Amino acid sequence: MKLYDSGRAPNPRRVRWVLAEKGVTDIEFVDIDILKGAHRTPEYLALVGVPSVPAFELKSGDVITESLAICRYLESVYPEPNLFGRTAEEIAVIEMWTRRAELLMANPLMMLVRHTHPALAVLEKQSPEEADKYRTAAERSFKLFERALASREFLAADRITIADIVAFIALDFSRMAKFKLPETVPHMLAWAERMRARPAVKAGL
Ligand SMILES: N[C@@H](CCC(=O)N[C@@H](CS)C(=O)NCC(=O)O)C(=O)O
Repeated sequence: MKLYDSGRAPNPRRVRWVLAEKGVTDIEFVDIDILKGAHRTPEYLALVGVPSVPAFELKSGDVITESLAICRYLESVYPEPNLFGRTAEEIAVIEMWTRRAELLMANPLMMLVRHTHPALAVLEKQSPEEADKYRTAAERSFKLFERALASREFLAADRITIADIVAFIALDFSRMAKFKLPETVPHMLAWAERMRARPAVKAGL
């Protein structure tokens, strides 16, 4: 199987992180330099169908895109450790937090970086006003995450789940926009430290 990946891009990093949590190593990584437009070549588009990473090529030759769809595929093939839930209730709660992480934290923080980091000007028509809008939107969501993390170590369960991976990767990526969690969210700060201690981060993934 092959992962079409790209350096510091956050969405492919979700897949690399899930592979690391599950200890999967028999994957070929293909670097697609999105800053040089490698995701827009006719060859890539013919294979993948959309100009984005990640893409995951199965042994059958079929290609899956959308980072969370790829992570779900990996969960089915490599069920342990469980990242998406076991019982009906757990699955629903993890899905709820993953959606919140994606919509309320990851989307605004990723857009903040796209609108501020000079290297990303090739991908985005950058605007300081848009950057401010996304920064404010992300900060507004912190109350919700802080409240959840006051009573448990991870966002959706008593163990790491895909919701934590989605949220933390966005937060880590936002350092490229010099974004930092404020001191007013101590539980989020402690959670971020726990996430930084995970094997995926230690392995530089
Ligand atoms: N919803 C997609 C988003 C994929 C995406 O936007 N990937 C970014 C890299 S993190 C990309 O390929 N950007 C290329 C571009 O904006 O031209 C997913 O989760 O896989």
